[in-house]
Amino acid sequence: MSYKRTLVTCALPYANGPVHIGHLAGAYIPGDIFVRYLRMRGEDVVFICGSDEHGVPITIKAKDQGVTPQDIVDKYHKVMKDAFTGLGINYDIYSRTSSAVHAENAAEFFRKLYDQDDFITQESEQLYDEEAKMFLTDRLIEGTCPKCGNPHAYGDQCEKCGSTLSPEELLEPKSKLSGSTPVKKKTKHWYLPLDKYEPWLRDWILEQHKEWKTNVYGQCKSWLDGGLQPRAVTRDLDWGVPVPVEGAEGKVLYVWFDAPIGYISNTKELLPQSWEKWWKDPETRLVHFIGKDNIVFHCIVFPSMLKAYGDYILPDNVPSNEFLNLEGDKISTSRNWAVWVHEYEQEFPGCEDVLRYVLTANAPETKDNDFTWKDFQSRNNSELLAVFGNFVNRAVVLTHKYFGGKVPANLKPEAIDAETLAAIKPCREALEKYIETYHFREALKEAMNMARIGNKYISDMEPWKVAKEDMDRTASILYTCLQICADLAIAFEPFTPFSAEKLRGILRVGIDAGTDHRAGEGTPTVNFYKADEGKAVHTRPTASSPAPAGNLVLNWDMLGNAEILPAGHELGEAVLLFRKIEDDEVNAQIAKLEAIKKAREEAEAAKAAAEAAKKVEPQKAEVTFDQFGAMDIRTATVLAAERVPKTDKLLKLTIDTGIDQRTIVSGIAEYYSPEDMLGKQICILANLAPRVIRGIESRGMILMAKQGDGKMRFITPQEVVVNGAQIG
Ligand code: B3M
Ligand code: ZN
Repeated sequence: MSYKRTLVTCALPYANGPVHIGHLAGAYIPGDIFVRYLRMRGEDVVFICGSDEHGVPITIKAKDQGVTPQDIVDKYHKVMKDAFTGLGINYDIYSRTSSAVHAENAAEFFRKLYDQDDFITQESEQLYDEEAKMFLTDRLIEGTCPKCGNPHAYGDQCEKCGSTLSPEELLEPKSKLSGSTPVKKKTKHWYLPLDKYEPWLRDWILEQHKEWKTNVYGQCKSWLDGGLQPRAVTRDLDWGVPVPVEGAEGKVLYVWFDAPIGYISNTKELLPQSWEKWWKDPETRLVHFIGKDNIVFHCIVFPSMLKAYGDYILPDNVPSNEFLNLEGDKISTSRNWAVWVHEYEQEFPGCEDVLRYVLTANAPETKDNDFTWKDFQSRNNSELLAVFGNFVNRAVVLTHKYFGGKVPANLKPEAIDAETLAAIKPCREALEKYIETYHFREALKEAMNMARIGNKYISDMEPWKVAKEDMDRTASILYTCLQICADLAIAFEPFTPFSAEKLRGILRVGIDAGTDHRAGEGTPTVNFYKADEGKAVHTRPTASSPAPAGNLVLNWDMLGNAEILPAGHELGEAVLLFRKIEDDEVNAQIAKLEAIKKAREEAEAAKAAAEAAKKVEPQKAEVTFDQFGAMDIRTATVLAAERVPKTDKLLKLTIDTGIDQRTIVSGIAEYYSPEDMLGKQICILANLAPRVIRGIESRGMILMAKQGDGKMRFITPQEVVVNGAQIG
């Protein structure tokens, strides 16, 4: 089908934490590459994102920190917005689902489906916290796992034994909000009858969208084959968009109902008059970039909502990546196992493209993949720096050395030059094909192949040697190299825009990067980047002054053309495109992660030990009063204490029992030093039959309290009493 414009969305990230590299690799960098590419090809694109600011996790985080949910989302909205901008991911709008436009739009959307009778309602009994006056979602309920006895199992799962649970199965359930015991209470919710849309969805996805990426198609198929159930689209919560119908007091739209509507709201906020063209005209192509955990919502739930509403177009494609792991471990916000984008930007200023490059070159497109700092370093040093940067630098430096910084004339061409330049075209074609089918990793490889072609050519031709005897031939070699440099300044624009711009500064050329809609309803902004005095200057020409004067302006169509830079064109200074990433830098990052892992392991061990300590032995078999009375338990004071030589555990204690002074050997040296014991009043079993331990006769036993983890503490009277007082 043909289309006139493309609406690209990236998943709205939850505003309950910063963005990490997993998010970037999953959805944001691919989305940005796609948009930059389309714009360079002259397509009309709107690029939409924003923060997802509703949902239970945000309310829990606020509660934990003693602040309001609004405080949380305000904080992370800014952190995320800045992090995206820092990496050159420039949405036309980055708004928020807490905006007024969205509140109204989401409510209207619900209301329309409600008025059309598209929902079904169901009443069910759910657990309710009477103190917090709130219904509890599964994660807000904690109790003892009926399978393994873990006292901290959640309402939906026990993380210790992995069992799936329902809140009713938990023993002694407690609300995480107030600690009170939840009660059952009836509540009514609105459901989207996905089962009703199943036949249509099967046809639309499984028959009409066989071109979707295998992982996306496969996940949809397994959902559809499993049979769809009605899904609740309302929640009992006080944070979110209120359900706009009577009898729904205290309820809000379920976050997964309201968030995708956020794409529409944000478009509406950006283009209040013309947004409908982007969402309702069949000549608009809609593409959602998402992470794999969002597939069902974007391929099944949201399209069902749009279909039910009517008028809306449906996504043409939903490219989604698999997960990115970090140093072999699942990335996790709650476990702090992540590389945070805002931190990266602070720690590696000027290396924004390196992250973009590595996350694309190593993107989890077909399977989960691993980010390691060593790989990051080696991709920078041996690919970006050694191939791309090195090639450009050699070409430019030699041009300055031999030709006064001007593109030399092609004075003595040889077949190899034309063959080399001709090899760029197939790379461009492959690159285009890959981007258009959402295979960004492969597309980047093609861009890199262009750099490899240049780097191999300059190494093989050795212009620095040729220059000793044949300046005309040297001119042709460098002429050829500089054409490839110009190719790279175009081809890398979608992937590594900062370096591409730097390169254009060196080549003193601008680029036509297409139009965007950041000006809202105003005239679309034409993005010419012009070269000015050796620096790349980004201009946004107005209609009255269109292209930057006196500039050579590159565009996508030139890519792979034999001559882009004419002879005589003056170059700017040679500056390095990439710097080396040193061992120290990546080792510091690895050490940071190791410290996080260590702290986590220690905290887990401490938690496990605390649990073990609480474990109480079952009661022993009954004894008679006489049996108890036979034991002579009394108070005593330690007069002297020393370690029993060559043992770790034993102390030899001299005790005043009130009846006599005697020696007791006790296995407490692990817990008490001799100094600890000196002068302490304790309790002993005085009439235990004497035993010889390590050659010392021990008469009696010190009474100790022993915890589940084996730790022992002696028992001492609360108030000092005489020695020999009997206990019973
Ligand atoms: N906020 C989940 C996520 O950030 C969710 C996406 C919403 S997209 C409409 O992964
Ligand atoms: Zn369990």
